[in-house]
Amino acid sequence: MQQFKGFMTLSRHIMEQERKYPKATGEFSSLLSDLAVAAKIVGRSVNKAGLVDVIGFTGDENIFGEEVKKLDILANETIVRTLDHGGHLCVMASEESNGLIKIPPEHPKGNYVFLFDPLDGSSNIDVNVSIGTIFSIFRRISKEGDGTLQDCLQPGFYQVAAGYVLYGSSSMFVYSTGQGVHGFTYDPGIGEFLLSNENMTVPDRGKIFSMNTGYLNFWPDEIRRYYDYITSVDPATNRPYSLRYIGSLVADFHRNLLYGGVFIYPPDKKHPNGKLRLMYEANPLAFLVEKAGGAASDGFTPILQKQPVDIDQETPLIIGSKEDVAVVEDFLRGKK
Ligand code: P6P
Repeated sequence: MQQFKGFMTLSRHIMEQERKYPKATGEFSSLLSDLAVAAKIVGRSVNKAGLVDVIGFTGDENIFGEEVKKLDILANETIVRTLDHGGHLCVMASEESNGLIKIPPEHPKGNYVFLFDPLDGSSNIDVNVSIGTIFSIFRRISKEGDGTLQDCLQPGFYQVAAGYVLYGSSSMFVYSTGQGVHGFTYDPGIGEFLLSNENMTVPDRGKIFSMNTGYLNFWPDEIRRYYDYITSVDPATNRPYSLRYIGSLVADFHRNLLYGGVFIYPPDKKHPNGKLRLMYEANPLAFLVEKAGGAASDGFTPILQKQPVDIDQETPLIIGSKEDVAVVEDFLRGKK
């Protein structure tokens, strides 16, 4: 009979992480716990989405009596409504909302800024491909009142926490407050995220590259030369790298975090500044990958050192195992 070793819930882990900071007020832990609740609610909606055509919806109402909305809008509203009254935030911004999301005047303002992509990859939901929520947390710069655009436009280096929720065959909550990267798997039986991957580290080098090769003819020559290189036989292993591309950033990133490898969304003729968002996607994943021993850049500048100028700005993204990222940078910089 296997000895029951107990389990570490996300809530307990957050509290134990907080105890490492003597001056912690508990405000930050309470924010992360509120976020875990939002993740459970969004996860339930994502899991039900596949039933839209099966269980039938009457007009705008489903059989659960809930208004039927596009999932990413539903996820956005769920996260905002769960976080906007806890008194921890002074402002939010979302890839799904235009401009800043103010904290309603009837709720107290807090010391943190919350930036997020509520449901990245949501176009994949119809084919049951994993999708995810990505989040980034900064401490406010302004002293009081409503948070400002300046509070949001901070370089990623100043994040105090970041993470994602992966809604897949099982839901996972992966986060870091700067002390390692930790993964929690959702157990619907008890409604808790349970610690399943403590201190996640990304291998220095992998065997997988992840990019949309359909854009081959849109890529700059440097990236095409990289593609020819990475698909040639590697003398060290006597085989080329394998291509894995899900088309859902959180799923592609999560695989590379576990197995190693590199995800590349370069500038191309359709996306001269890249496609992915600096504030809602690149910054949080770059924070995680660096805390896990990996690297992330736009090919020339580390993502976490980029000074944002626009809340919705895009960036090229090369992220994953540090040796694999360095090879892509060498090609982009003309060194290879
Ligand atoms: P493409 C999904 O739409 C997304 O924002 C990311 O999740 C994903 O990595 C990327 O776009 C896929 O873009 O141009 O390859 O379809």
